[in-house]
Amino acid sequence: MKNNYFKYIKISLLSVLFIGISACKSDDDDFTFNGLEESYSIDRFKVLSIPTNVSANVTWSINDSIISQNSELEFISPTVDTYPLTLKVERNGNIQTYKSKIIVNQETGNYSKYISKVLDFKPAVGQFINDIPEYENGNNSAAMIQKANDYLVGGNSSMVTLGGYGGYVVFGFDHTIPNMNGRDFKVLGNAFFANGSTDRAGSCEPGIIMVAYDKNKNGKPDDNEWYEIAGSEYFKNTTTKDYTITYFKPNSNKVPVPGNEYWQTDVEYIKWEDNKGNSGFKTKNTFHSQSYYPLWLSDQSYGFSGTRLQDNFHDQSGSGTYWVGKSYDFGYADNAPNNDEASNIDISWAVDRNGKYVKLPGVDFVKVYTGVNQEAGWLGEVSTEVAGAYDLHLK
Ligand SMILES: [Ca+2]
Ligand SMILES: [Ca+2]
Ligand SMILES: [Ca+2]
Repeated sequence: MKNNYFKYIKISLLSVLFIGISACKSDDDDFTFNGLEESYSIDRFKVLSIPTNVSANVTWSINDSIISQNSELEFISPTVDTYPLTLKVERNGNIQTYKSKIIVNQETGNYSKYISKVLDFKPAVGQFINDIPEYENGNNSAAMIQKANDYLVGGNSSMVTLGGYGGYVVFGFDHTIPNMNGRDFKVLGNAFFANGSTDRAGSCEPGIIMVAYDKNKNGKPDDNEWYEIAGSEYFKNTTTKDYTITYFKPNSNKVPVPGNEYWQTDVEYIKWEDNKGNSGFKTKNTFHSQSYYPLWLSDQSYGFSGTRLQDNFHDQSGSGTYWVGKSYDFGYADNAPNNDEASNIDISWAVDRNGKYVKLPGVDFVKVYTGVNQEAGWLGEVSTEVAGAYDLHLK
């Protein structure tokens, strides 16, 4: 028999509520859709996926609000409730309507709104490296990740430093942070505005934020699940995409080369080079005498890639005594005080590798890396600090 109708297979008699019969049109496409279940259940702060495998025009609504026009609905709610769901599939001018409902349940146990796990931690070189968190003889990368975990998990978090450009930390939550209207999560740092500052400047060390939505629900951030949060600088021509930097391990037997300033212990301390033809040395200062290169890394060099922000510090004194870093408008970590709206992030700012906005139902993982490659005189390298993070929707 020629298949002019939508075929659907009843998995169970109660499983499908099918409204509307399509009129006969000449159509040779083979199209199979099983219809919706009578209802769906999901815990709050978890993503419910309802695939249709339909390539036709699909509209998902709750009451009169269209919530998605994707073939696969990915639904999340922070609220325990029952939502009436309507699916319309338009095909060759015919509209099939399916009704169902989504029951959002209270989770068993209690979610934490804070970081629940640190998955990775790899700082760049810097004056607080091996200090925050502290490196102890014999520690390997896993031990240092565990320390970062101890520092950052929960509501009583302390702080890790990411060092200079590229250094990063990756953490996750015990639920999906939903992408609701407005901003969704906060990243804590130690940024502050200088006393009397009228231009939101002080100690702002912007870190770039990446988010991952665990689409395949394997509990891990897979490579193709990461998106960059396009902060206020993302589309500007002062921002460098695909920036790569390499740091070279210092030779501990090298004779230090003091600089002209009293604090410059070694102005040829750690060699670095980037993929834009720049190179130089990171300076060792008198305030921090430990190794600035992570002692748990045995490699003779290591590096990072990503988006680089324009230098944001300048010497306000003109004589090198007073450096200030200006806050960027939105979308970065450690870029504004923790009680400032600019430390809150909207998941809707996420873009793909081509700079195109993506619609994520929520995020499960966050990565923060230092976004600036600058040394601010005696203050040392601009280094993002992360002191925790939390979901703004989970009360
Ligand atoms: Ca949002
Ligand atoms: Ca995954
Ligand atoms: Ca900082």
